Amino acid sequence: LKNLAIRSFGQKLSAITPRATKLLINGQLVNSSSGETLATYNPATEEKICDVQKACQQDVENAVQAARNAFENGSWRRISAYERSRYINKLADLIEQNLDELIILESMDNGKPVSMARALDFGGVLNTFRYYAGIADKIHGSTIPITGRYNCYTRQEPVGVCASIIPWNFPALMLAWKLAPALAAGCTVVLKPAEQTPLTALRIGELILEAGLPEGVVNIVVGDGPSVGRQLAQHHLVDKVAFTGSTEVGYEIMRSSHVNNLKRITLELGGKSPVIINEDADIDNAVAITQFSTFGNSGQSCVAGQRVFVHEKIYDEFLKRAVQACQSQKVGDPLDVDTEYGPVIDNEQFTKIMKHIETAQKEGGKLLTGGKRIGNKGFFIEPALFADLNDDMTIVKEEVFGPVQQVLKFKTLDEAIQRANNTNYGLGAGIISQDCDVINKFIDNVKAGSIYANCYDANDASTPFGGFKDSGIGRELGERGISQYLETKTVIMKKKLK
Ligand code: TXE
Repeated sequence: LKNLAIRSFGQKLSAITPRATKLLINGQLVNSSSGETLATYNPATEEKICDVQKACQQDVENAVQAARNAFENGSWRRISAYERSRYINKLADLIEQNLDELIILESMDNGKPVSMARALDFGGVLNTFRYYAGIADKIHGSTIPITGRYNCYTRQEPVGVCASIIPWNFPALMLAWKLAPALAAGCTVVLKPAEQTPLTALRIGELILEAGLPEGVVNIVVGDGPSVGRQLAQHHLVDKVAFTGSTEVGYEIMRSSHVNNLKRITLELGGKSPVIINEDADIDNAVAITQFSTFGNSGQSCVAGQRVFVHEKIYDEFLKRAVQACQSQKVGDPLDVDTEYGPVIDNEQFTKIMKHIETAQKEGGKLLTGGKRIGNKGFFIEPALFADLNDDMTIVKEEVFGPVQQVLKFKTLDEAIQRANNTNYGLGAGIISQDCDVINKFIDNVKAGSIYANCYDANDASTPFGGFKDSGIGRELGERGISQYLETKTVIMKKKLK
């Protein structure tokens, strides 16, 4: 992360007062019709940042209706693809012009370091919007030579109204992953940010207005999952739900989205991703990669590679160097440009992570370093490293979603691969080795949506991302990602003349 850090700001940024706090419904910034608000807090200070408007049932109804109208009146899907592309690029330009403000908002709302928000989150936001702006005019079907005197071809049409429900760990990036392909495909959207982190979505809502998108094409409603999220998932006027969040809620969305109609769904859920370090690996490189795979975003990443399998021949040396690396991480004020890791998102996640650390110790795991709270304000946790673990321990089986590495010892590659697959999840998997045969065997046998060899989480806007097994359904990003926002229409036309 250090290499990606930005220095252009000076050493420390100042907090700002958010200006965008209203819902976006039908091209207007509006207050909640119930008058209710929702407070958002800074996880680094535990202080309230501001109140934002909280959508009630009527607001969600209005937002869905606006998206439906915008879809049916053709103001978005019927304009030329070049024009849609121009709007999306305009939005990307406006985000870039307001980058410093957005990065500070993201850092305050989520706790992530500004250097990371700029390089990884907003780097990804801009690439995603621009990638899909580039795809909008390249969506087409095929001609099919069928039996008989017919002309047959397929058309790719937008799915319709999409509900995008996103989490708090990458608030703006997840917004871009959902919004960009939907808009490029010609869909209209009702987006619900996570209740913990609405600020960048609301500000981007203002930029959507400034970019001039037709009314109702994008609507943003803030609220909690069981009310606003569920209402969207169940709504009969919504054609598709795109969700990123917990596997538990993924199952719930699977059920509720099929109550009133058969919505298309994409689910990007939890993980328990393995990283295997083969005996021939360069140990310093292996430590650097697994520090990033484990502690990136303070471990709050669905694809976090925290189950680290190390070959017995290099196990002790790896542990020694990994402990040193953990102890040299700079955890602290997210607004300081040198900070590498910030706090976790809130008290609920903090408590869950600390409970995992406690249970792992009770079950016999050896905590070699970290795992304690830092200070008494803000949800900061020292990067933690566990050894002497076995595959049946809770911390090795369940998603921790915090800064805790779990190091396991293995003897043979076959054994490591079998243990890597011993989970209901299948999002990411890493292999560190200089031997192509070892890497290829790993690629052939590991059940995961993304495989990283000698790197980790190096995704791009063009690379499909999603999970095997309980890590999800469908793929986001790349060409595969936009296909999830399209319906195929087959046209068969009788030819009369010979
Ligand atoms: O997630 P939720 P939470 C995992 C991680 C974390 C755990 C709990 O393990 O510790 O989930 O986090 C909305 N109908 N991930 O509770 O509840 C909710 O408002 C419709 C992994 O924050 O899944 C928010 O917008 N929507 C993950 C979004 O779902 C509902 C990222 C995610 O919240 C809903 C976050 C409902 N019934 C947590 N209930 C990843 N894959 O990256 C909630 N929501």
